[in-house]
Amino acid sequence: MKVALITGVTGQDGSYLAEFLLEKGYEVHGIKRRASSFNTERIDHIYQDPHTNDKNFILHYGDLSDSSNLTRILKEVQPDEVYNLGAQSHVAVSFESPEYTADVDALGTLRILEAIRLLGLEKKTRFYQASTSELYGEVQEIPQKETTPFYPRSPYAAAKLYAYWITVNYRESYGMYACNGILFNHESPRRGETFVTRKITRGIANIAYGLEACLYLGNMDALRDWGHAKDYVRMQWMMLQQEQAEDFVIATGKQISVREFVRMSAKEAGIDIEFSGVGIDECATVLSVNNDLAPGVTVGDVVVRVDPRYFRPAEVRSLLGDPSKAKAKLGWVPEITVEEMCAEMVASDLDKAKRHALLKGHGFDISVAREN
Ligand code: NDP
Ligand code: GDR
Repeated sequence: MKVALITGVTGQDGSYLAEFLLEKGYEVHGIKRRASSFNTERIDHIYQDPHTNDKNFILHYGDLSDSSNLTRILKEVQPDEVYNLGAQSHVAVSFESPEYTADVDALGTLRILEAIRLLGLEKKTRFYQASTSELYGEVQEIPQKETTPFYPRSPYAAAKLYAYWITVNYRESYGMYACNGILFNHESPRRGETFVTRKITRGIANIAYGLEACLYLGNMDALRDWGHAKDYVRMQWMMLQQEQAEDFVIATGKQISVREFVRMSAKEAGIDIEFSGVGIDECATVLSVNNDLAPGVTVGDVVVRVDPRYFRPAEVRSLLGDPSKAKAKLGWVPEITVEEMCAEMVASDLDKAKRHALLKGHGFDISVAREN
């Protein structure tokens, strides 16, 4: 039985990857952070009672800022494969906490690689680094592929740039099987609520049920190459099953704007909208609505506005990946389109909003407001 260790197992990708590896018959270990309240919602459905025998999904408390902790876990687990998915992964937040982001995202990667080496596991343990299309930042070539020069535009991207190169360096210096997946944005119903796609699908669903009046967004001109997390974790595993470690771009090869994703999400919820105005005065007004799907919406409602608070000090305007190498060498192609993914996310958030609305209708005090 192969043994895998996942950092960031409580995150979007960690949860899908843990499911995927368990289905493949792996013994899966995950690192979770201590928090003052439960933070395992995304993996609760695969949780195994620690009091039972024959467990194949085991959680360890840990943190990427703590090398002694990481070394102890690696020594105990002796993994065949390490997937380093843990990170302060929010680009906008990285401008507010740049040092913490560098510590966890850059040095955290070094801590794991160095622990593997010091424990003498460099010939046994294969290492996957969650690299990112944010490395391309101010893009130098369209579309972006493995050879496109990097130009990071945030503390997050700069930290991930270090992590990218230290992974390459340990591969070249110590002959470790260590590789980077340069993943473009990928989403799902499990996406964190403050990333733009989920913020949109959740916001639209709450508006549909009258739980919120308006969704406030930043730069709606931003263009992204959005895929589904399920497709992308499959590729993370494939990258560790090759003879030689190599880096791959994982993307769909198609891009749409944030504005288009809003329109698509609203349509899924039975709401037709029209955008008007420019810059910070841009807004979206309801043209027609199917009140069976969106009982809380009226024609003429203004449901989306711009809030400059969500602008970033430096923006990544456009990303479009070229996944040809992954297709040619690994036979990987994305199976879920952005339209299908959007429909799944909206359906999931409508379901949640409907439940909230029902509770509210029966006198329970439900607040859906959140700082985004
Ligand atoms: P999430 O933000 O959903 O998950 C991040 C995970 O990292 C969570 O489990 C989080 O724990 C954990 N984490 C945060 N800080 C620490 C720390 N100090 N020590 C240990 N663990 C920590 O991210 P995704 O699942 O979306 O992404 C996975 C990885 O892939 C990340 O590294 C991200 O930067 C990268 N990436 C993501 C892309 C995407 O579009 N999703 C694209 C390209 C790269 P907790 O639950 O406690 O917060
Ligand atoms: P990104 O994802 O920065 O690409 O990083 P995010 O969804 O946060 O932003 C995408 C684009 O949408 C614009 N935007 C907004 N973004 C947020 N979060 N909130 C808003 O209100 C809003 N309005 C407009 C942003 O400016 C941006 O241009 C994600 C993360 O998962 C990273 O960890 C990962 O490395 C990259 O994707 C690839």
